[in-house]
Amino acid sequence: MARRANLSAPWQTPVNLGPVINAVTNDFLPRMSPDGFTFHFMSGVSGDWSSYDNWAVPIIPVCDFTGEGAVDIADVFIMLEHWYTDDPLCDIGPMPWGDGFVDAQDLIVLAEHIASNPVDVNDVNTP
Ligand SMILES: [Ca+2]
Ligand SMILES: [Ca+2]
Repeated sequence: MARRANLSAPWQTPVNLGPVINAVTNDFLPRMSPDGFTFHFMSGVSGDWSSYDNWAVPIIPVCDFTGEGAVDIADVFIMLEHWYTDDPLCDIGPMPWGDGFVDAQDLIVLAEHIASNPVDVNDVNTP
């Protein structure tokens, strides 16, 4: 997967989406839903057209910038450190793949994630 801020901007470095998406099966016909929150593709065993299925997976922004399994104030601080940059880690809004810029739209996505997934205040990481 690679993204760019707009149609005239350069592409960022491609990222492998991992074995769930990039499987050993023959995957093709990738496409996005009109609202941009679902990725559709065909997948199946190469050479057996009767076994191909249409798959749909939600595109969810990754808000755990620290990678420790929780989204908390440490992730907010990381976003603020990358404020007004094109950092792809923190560019999670307005669409899950971002828009090439870290700003209030990304903070809204992060805040909504934190509000809908509250953490135990006794288990908060600070930078
Ligand atoms: Ca985190
Ligand atoms: Ca953004």
